Amino acid sequence: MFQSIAVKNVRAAAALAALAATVACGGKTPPSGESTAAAPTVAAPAAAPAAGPQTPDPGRRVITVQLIADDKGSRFEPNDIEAHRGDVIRFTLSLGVHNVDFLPDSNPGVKGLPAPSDMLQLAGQTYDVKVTLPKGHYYFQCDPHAALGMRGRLEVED
Ligand SMILES: [Cu+2]
Repeated sequence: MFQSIAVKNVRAAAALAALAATVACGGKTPPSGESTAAAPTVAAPAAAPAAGPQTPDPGRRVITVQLIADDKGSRFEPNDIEAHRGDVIRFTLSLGVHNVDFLPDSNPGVKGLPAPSDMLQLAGQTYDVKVTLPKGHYYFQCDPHAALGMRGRLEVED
């Protein structure tokens, strides 16, 4: 008899303690705003290579170059580009499957060439190259169609 009551009391005490803990815990939970502010800051990625949409420098422009394959052949249009530093060249897929590659072999000794693009496969897909190269002439190509003449020249002005 005593034992039974004691057990019941222990259970009741445990239940109360659990309830008290829940209330205390609830009371300590900070408002969601505080909790967000306390979240650790995600470190900004290191200077990323040219990838994704780029923004021209103030006063500079976006130059669109189409990548095309049709009955006239595979080509960049235009294929002779004049740009200034700070411009963005927006290679835009029109027809076919192409890439953009400033091949080191075509630009011997040049440092800081843009990374080759992935294959562009969806019409309207773009690959932006921000012009950071010094004044000079540079050559690019579409790797699968270079032998068919899909090549271009970039002339950078100051
Ligand atoms: Cu091509």
